[in-house]
Amino acid sequence: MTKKKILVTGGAGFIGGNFVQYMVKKYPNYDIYNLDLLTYAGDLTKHRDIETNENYYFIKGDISDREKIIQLFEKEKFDYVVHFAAESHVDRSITNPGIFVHTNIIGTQVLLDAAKQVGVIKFIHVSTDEVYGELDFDPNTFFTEETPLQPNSPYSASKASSDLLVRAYYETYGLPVNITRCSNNYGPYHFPEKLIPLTISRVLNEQKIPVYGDGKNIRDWLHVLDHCAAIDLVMHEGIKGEIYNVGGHNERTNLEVVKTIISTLGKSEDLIEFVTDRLGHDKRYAIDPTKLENLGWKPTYTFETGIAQTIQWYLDNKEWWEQIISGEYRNYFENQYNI
Ligand code: NAD
Ligand code: TDX
Repeated sequence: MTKKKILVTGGAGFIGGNFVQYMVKKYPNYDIYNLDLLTYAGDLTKHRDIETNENYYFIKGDISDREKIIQLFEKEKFDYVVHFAAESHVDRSITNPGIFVHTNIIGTQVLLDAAKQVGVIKFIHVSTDEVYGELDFDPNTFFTEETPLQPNSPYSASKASSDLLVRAYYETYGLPVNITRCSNNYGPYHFPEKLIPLTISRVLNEQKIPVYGDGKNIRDWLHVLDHCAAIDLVMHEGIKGEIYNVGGHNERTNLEVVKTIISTLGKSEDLIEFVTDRLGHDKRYAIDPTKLENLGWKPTYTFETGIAQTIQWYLDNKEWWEQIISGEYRNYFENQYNI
């Protein structure tokens, strides 16, 4: 039996990177190809332990480069595509929306064309709960797969657009697809521009933590490895053409998250600094994961066990995030908040 070939896009980033590690180790009988442009968010040092594995390959490339992507698919004839590559940070989409349209929409369409041309077994599009817009603070309301798309940021609008293209390729051409829409992830190798790793790194450096607005906005947190297991399940068992929401019922206000990190690290809440709110800041996200649970998925981390493991990981891997903060990202951060 020939080995299955899995193309993972964005496998040098946070979630794609964790997924590559998970797949290379779990499925020695699959060949895992990591296609990544290595933007500011991509980093290959996280794959040092697998770079000589026989079932792991890295390809540097841009998903929006039509000619090269079509050539790559014609040469390799991938069986599955798991598509993570994207511009992913909401704040960056507010200051520079153009690259989000280019990468997230055009890049996805190029991949869909290539997948259609060679005829893949399945194209899994990794999307986000942010495409549904925001919920109010009523704790009994959740996003389901039927919730209408109402994206509020340029980031979420670009992701919703790509979701609609994926759906259209299923309806029009019969391309076998799944779309997953996950809530906020956290865990190892989370880029320190996002709330949780930003807070951990700044607390450890005794720097102020910028909390947007009143800190009462709610996010629904999921450990990245639970997300990886969900994608694995959808890839193998998901019904073609279906959308699956991913979330573990871990709603917290931003202030709760920040305070948990500060107290775990034994520092003072004086580090909290309330700053001007994000433009169009979504109030609350909360996922109803029933459909995915019915497929057989169950998260393994609670927020308490996951955040403790994550904080410990940042303590043990200071070199990684210090090297990231000292680079281009720090300039971005200083321009953004002026502190
Ligand atoms: P990330 O920013 O950490 O990583 C993105 C990766 O994509 C990077 O390695 C980057 O180099 C690569 N990339 C960017 N542009 C590219 C291009 N043109 N061609 C090839 N590679 C390119 O992002 P993440 O947080 O790991 O998110 C991954 C995916 O999951 C995204 O599609 C995002 O929308 C989705 N998602 C993220 C979350 C979250 O909480 N982070 C939640 C739900 C869904
Ligand atoms: O410095 C900050 N202060 C702050 O209060 C930052 C960076 C964020 N926040 C707030 C904004 C949000 O309410 O914390 C919350 C989380 O912010 P982010 O970490 O930027 O994540 P979010 O905007 O919720 O989007 C994330 O989850 C969904 C990912 O970045 C997306 O890629 C994913 O689709």
